[in-house]
Amino acid sequence: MSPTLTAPPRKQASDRGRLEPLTRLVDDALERALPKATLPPQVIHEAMRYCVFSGGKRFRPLLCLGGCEAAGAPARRAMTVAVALELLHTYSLVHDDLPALDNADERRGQASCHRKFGEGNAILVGDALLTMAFAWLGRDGTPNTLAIVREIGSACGTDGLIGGQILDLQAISQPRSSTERNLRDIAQRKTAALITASVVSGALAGGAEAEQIKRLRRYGQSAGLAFQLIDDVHDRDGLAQVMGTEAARQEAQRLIARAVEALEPFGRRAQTLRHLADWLLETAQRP
Ligand code: GRG
Repeated sequence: MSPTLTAPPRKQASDRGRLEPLTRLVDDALERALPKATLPPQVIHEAMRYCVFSGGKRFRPLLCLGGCEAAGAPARRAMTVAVALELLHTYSLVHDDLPALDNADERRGQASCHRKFGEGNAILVGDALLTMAFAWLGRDGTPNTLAIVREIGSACGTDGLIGGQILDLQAISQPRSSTERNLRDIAQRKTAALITASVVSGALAGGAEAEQIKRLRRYGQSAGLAFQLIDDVHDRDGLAQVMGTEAARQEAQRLIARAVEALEPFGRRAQTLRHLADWLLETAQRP
């Protein structure tokens, strides 16, 4: 008898590795959605592509596809929404980096949009991405489009991104107002609102019922605040500075556990959302 050939134990894919196939689908969809760089006026299209394809983790599109799967539908049903969310996220980063706001020379290890293409072009790149996102959401074919536009629109407005950015500007000009309470409010609007809208809009595209939306909203709110706490822990600023690094890290870990708890009734259908939570936990544990 020939010796039994046993396959070497398969190395367990990392949490990020498990998300690779969906990440590739998002990248392909973005590639198809964005105007070609050769399309006139070329500079804006080249700059939009420069910003969208510069190594982003695609966290919000993945949350959206995960929300859709949790509702029991195939991820591809929410792909239009996932694309729109990455365009919106990219717009917020391009504008946040501008000289009038963060004045950042670099983003993801390369020149920020305004450093590479000039300030006027960078303002227009942000405007173009924001506008394109809503035009994209208005395409035919996604269920519950109106509810999705409401959800995402409100996460981008004064209750969300813009409100958070305004409060952030105020906190910079009046450092004494940087209390834990204010910083939590900023984190909620600036970071957690769009993260929550990503999961909820994916679930809406997947035809989720009200009770499922409620649970997925809880997942998004917990994961969203954890995301900002972890970012502050790594940057040693914001909430980590006022709470202390270890307290902020522990709260992030508790919030991720609460996010995972909210997924309990979804069983295997929430696998992508669980992988995203695991990946977040992995980043929380990094020094
Ligand atoms: C609309 C001007 C304007 C601003 C809105 C969202 C926002 C306010 C500014 C973005 C900058 C910022 C520090 C946001 C906090 C959330 C955060 C840590 C964003 C980075 O998100 P990642 O890590 O980015 O998902 P990648 O590079 O992976 O896409």
